[in-house]
Amino acid sequence: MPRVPGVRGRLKDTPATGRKRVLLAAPRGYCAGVDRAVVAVEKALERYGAPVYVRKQIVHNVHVVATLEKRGAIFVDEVDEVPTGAHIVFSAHGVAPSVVQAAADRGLRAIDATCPLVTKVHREAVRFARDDYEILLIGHAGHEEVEGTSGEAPEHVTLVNGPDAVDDIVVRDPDRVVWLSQTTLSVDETMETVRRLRERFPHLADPPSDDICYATQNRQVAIKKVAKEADLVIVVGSANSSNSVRLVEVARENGAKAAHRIDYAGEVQQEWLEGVETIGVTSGASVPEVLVRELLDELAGAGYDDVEIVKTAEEDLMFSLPKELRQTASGKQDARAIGGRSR
Ligand code: 0O3
Ligand code: SF4
Repeated sequence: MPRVPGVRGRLKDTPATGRKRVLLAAPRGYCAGVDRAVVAVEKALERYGAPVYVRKQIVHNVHVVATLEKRGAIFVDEVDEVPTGAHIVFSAHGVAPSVVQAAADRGLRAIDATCPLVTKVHREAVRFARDDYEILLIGHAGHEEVEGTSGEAPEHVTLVNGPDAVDDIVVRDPDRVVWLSQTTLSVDETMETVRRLRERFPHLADPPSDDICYATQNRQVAIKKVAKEADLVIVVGSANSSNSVRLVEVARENGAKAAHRIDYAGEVQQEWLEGVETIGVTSGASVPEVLVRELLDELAGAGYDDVEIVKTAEEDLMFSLPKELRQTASGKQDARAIGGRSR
């Protein structure tokens, strides 16, 4: 957002009854899958030159998408918008096999930036479908990840859009059902959905390991701790970012008196700060840290310059680049082929 040069922020210093402070949640921001996907687009641009096409938003963040667009990425909805022979990157949220096939049929050179933890859920769907299970996929209708996972075995998947949808689910054989989930849901709400599913289907099988990923879980644990002490929680993240929106809900459900989501620091409203002493801050898994720094700067300008980090987990997971990008032009392994720490 535009700022007046030399002025720290546009918010006024409002009187609070006690000490003004910020509790900054950690972990927050980029997860390993997002880091890998964004770096994949950057590397593809470096290696092949602009334009590089990306199917859907590489991650659900307006700033990331705008930044990559400036560097020559072109975001499209479907592969039929891409010229034959061009490079196309599949987003971190994953794609259905039909999309991979459509890209191949069109002669596109695909780079798959699907997060490996999303791919893990795809594999579970394939395996349970092969074993003739009906898969109750907990997730949000229309979300790209859900479309990709369902697309692995459409005739075996039934979408469960949260706890209130459970009563309407119809299954073929109640003794052969398994639940899987989107990776970016609220852990607590998903456990409630599973509890209700199990009430209806006592033989419901569990996924072999958590589908809600480490990053989603860690960010929710951290904001829960912050929310208990916060008059206001601000989550940096975009409106279509499932994990970011969940952080707002989790904050509200766990003690924050108010919680709001913003894309940019300039969206903070003066009235949110009236009488507020403690502001909790976090960011979704698709959010670059620069946006959090801008928010902290803005809050400092309004008197909230005492920042305490509330850390509930260490994260050092990192993923190697998509296989299509692992070799450099000279045939060497790229430095990220065997990883680098996630930012
Ligand atoms: O899935 P979600 O809407 O939260 O997506 P984001 O905001 O791009 O975050 C990254 C998560 C992801 C790629 C799938 O797990
Ligand atoms: Fe992967 Fe989890 Fe990040 Fe999604 S939120 S991209 S599943 S690490």
